[in-house]
Amino acid sequence: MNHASHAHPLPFWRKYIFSMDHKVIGVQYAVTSLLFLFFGFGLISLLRWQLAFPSQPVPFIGQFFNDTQMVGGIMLPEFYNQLGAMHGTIMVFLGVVPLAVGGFGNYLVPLQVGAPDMAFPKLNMMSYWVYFIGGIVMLCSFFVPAGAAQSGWTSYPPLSDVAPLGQTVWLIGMVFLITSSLLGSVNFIVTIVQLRAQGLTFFKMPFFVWAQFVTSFLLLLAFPPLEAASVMQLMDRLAGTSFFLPSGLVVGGQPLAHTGGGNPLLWQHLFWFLAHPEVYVLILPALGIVAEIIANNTRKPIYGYKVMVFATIFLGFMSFVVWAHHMFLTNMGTSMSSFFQITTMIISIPSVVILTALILSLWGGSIRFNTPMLFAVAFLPMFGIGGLTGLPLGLTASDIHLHDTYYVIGHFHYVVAPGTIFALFAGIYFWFPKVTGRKLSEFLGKLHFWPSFIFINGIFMPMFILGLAGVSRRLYSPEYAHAQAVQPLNVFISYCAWGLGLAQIPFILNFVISLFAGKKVDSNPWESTTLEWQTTSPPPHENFEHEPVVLHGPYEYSVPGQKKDFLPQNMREN
Ligand code: HEM
Ligand SMILES: [Cu+2]
Repeated sequence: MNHASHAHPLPFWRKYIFSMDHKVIGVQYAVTSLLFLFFGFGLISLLRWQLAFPSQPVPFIGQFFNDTQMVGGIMLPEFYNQLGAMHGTIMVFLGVVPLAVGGFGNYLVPLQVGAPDMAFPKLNMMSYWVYFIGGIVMLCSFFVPAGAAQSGWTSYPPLSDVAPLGQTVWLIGMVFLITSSLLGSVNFIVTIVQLRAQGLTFFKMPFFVWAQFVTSFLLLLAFPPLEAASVMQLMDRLAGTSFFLPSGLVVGGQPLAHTGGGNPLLWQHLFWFLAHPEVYVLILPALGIVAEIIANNTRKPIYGYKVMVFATIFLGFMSFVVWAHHMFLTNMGTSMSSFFQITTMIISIPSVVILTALILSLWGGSIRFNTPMLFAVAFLPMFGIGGLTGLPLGLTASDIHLHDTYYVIGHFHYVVAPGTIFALFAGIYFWFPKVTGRKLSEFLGKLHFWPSFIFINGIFMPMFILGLAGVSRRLYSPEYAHAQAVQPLNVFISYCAWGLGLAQIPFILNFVISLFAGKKVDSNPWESTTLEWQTTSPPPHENFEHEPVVLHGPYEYSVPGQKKDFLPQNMREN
């Protein structure tokens, strides 16, 4: 790396631990969030034992749990609920968002806009460390009396208001995580508005940057209500207020003192006002990643770039007026439910536009099926299944039946797991060479892709059937009569989940081995057009030797009359 610009080289801890370089912070985010993703996956793999083999002792590892968690290796319902709630929380707030925005966004946005760093490097560093503390707080919650939060990732009161201590710790953790996201999003917005290189107009920005731009507005505008709501729930629990507690609440046969006048639905509104836009926070960066990889590997411009940008902006606005489609069953009345049904149908249009544009982008390309492209292409239909299965949930007539069943779990996982997670893997394979100067092994990559692809569909496809059969989500015991007929599917799903876990071994091996022994690459191994590839791998401190001047749009592939089939954004015609 080129540190000549520094008179005094920074000590190790300033360079790699409390670093203000967006690239180091991006890597810190990415590594931490990957660890959380694996941990969150571990929790659900454990939970899957109980669903496949209800009330049988968990083999081998069962003995390591204390007796508030398992008795004789048999999982207790309270612990089951902790696993479910913490899985959801960790995957969303500690895994996917920090990886997609904190990791990919941090590393790539300044490079792709041709900036030396983020606009506020100190704020950037703080954002990571506040996230880190939030993560530690969440992890510690497993060790407090009665264990971690167990009221679902949605934390609905009154249940959550009267739940054991773990819920308090969860709320404190959330306040840290939300604060971290707010610090980050301001930084992204200012960086993209202010630090674009000369010539990089808004419509020359790679789609990935647009996706991060809109995502940042969503985080910035949607999170504050949940931060306020979390503090209110904390006060309900600690200070005797009653924001969310209705009058006359009876808990365990005892009327609850200090309560009354509050409204549990208020929490649901505040929560979903965040959590619907949050869904787009999970998927927009994923769409951005997929767009970059598809353009690069079809060797042609993505189809309908401008339409995709406008669709993304429209989607950003609409995502603030659909939240109550999660609450159709709260007796909101027909006018309100009509409003939210209509907005929900409308918001599906821009998503379809973006997905269609990406699929059409494949048309007529001479496609390179390398590992990043496999993950990106597999993303398209699976994300499509996720989106389409959402429509019946957005219409009250069908949602009455499907609400809170495994159909919902199937639906949103198709969006975030076979969808987003696959896109994130695509991104890791694609940008690993930029970050490390070495390539991941293609062989191990394919060994990772194919089993993952099969198992992940094996997990989530049968969930639609479970849901249609009426099996409810967050169900500890699948031993009810109506669930018996479909119980073999639960066993099948669990085996697929454990298989998916094993399928990650090639990835972990690949990641570690390639760090040290991967094939060395030059600055632009995929022959790409965007700016991050026009500097060394890894880029030097402050990113570019000379500030780049942008001359072209982001996807100038196969331009007629050019010697090579790609024209970098900052290069004169060759
Ligand atoms: C790929 C492996 C994954 C598997 C096998 C899996 C499996 C499951 C299952 C079985 C449940 C229902 C548990 C219950 O009965 O309460 C669940 C819930 C959930 N999952 Fe996943 N999941 C995976 C990945 C993800 C990802 C990537 C995300 C988010 C980005 C996610 C977010 C959630 C959320 C929010 C819930 C709801 C928790 C709640 O009900 O409070 N999951 N998952
Ligand atoms: Cu929603």
